[in-house]
Amino acid sequence: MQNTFESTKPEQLSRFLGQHLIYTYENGWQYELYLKNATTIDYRIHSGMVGGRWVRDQQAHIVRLSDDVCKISWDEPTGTTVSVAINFRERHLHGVIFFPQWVALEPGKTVCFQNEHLEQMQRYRDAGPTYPKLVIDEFAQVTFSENCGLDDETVIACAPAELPAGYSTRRN
Ligand code: FER
Repeated sequence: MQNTFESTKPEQLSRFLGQHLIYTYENGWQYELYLKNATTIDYRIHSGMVGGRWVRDQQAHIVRLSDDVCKISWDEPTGTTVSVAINFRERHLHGVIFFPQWVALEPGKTVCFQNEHLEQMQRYRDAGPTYPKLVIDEFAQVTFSENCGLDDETVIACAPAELPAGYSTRRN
């Protein structure tokens, strides 16, 4: 039976789920991602065009490409869509972010704890303009990684600015 959401069986994702990463794109934008479970991610954006933005419980499509590589894709309430392929062994990734034109023009409108503004984000999305999209195509180096297990609500639990000094620059 074809499942239109889960294209990889959960048991094939066990190596990836629970992973918590901090990484910096080659354009300098720093992101933090937690693979909360087989269909959910939490994240924080430390710097870049929408630095300060953070999101919990974003539904995502997570698939296994090899023992060390997965791909995560999702569609935000803002209309921004993202696909990130992560190589855990080589600790690097490639992300493509497709920003609607309204985010490119006024990125600050998306800088918030999105969960508290879901309907506002959808209103902005529907008001547009959507086109032309701003496509960001970048590699990133993973600077910090750990496994936090599944469904840990403490991993991404505050705004980037509320974190202790040095949190995002830790390396391992
Ligand atoms: C990423 C690239 C983009 C990422 C999140 C985004 C957590 C989200 C961007 C946005 O919603 O503005 O690698 O990982």
